[in-house]
Amino acid sequence: MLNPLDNPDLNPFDIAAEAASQIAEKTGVDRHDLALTLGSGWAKAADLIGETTATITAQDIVGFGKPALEGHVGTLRSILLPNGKRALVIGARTHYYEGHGVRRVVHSVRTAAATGATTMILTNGAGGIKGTWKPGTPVLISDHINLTADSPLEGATFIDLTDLYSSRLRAIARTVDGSLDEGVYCQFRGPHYETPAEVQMAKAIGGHIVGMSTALEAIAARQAGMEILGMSLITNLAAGIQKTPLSHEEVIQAGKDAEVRLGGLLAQIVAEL
Ligand code: 8IG
Repeated sequence: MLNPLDNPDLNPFDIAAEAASQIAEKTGVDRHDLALTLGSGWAKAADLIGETTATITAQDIVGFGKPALEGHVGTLRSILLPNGKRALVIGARTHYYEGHGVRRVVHSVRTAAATGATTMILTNGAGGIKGTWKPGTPVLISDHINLTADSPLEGATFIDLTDLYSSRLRAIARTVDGSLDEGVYCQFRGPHYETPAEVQMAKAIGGHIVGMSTALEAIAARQAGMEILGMSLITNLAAGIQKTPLSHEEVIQAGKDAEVRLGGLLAQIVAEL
């Protein structure tokens, strides 16, 4: 089946609006207040933040494709938080490295905005450059460096990215866990991990976290007017920072080990929003 996002004559915001009305129809929830994208290691959080009132297969919603990766669940869930707010949990991320173009990458974020969400919580599993971070450490994203040489913005669309990762939301996260460190997220294209030399470059230009997902999504979320909280689970130290080679299995395992703590953290953070 053709994805309408691949048709350059169609407007991606119209498709996101259509996706949002399909979500409203299938969940019975007219409006969501916030949205969360759960990356590697963060999936369990959905069970801990509130009561799931509806689960949808993402592929049944216009514009969403098949999940490409183990450890990623292709569902959208509507969750009723204890404070009465509604959260849309996106367990279906399309990565830039899949090569389907940036419209597909940011469709879930645009759809979240179209459901009414004004807060976007973006989580991921990532590599850490700071040697003090152990695998399994959650960190706040303070800013990013987009090394994909691409953008979700089309045409002459100029969007300010000052305070992209809301200092207000980071402060709220720190009231929940005062030990949360923060760092600058460098998005590489992937899907290969970096060479040690590339990690040294990322460090030299001011990066602390290396990943493959969140920067492009954050730009789209800001364009849509949402306030953004970004969090990385450091599942591995970046190449050359750790002595042993990187493995996807290690990444999945570090995620599993940290799941419960991350879930509790997110549950407490969303309760404060
Ligand atoms: I999980 O070390 C995870 N995702 N670019 N580098 C990049 N992405 C990652 C890494 C990493 N670990």
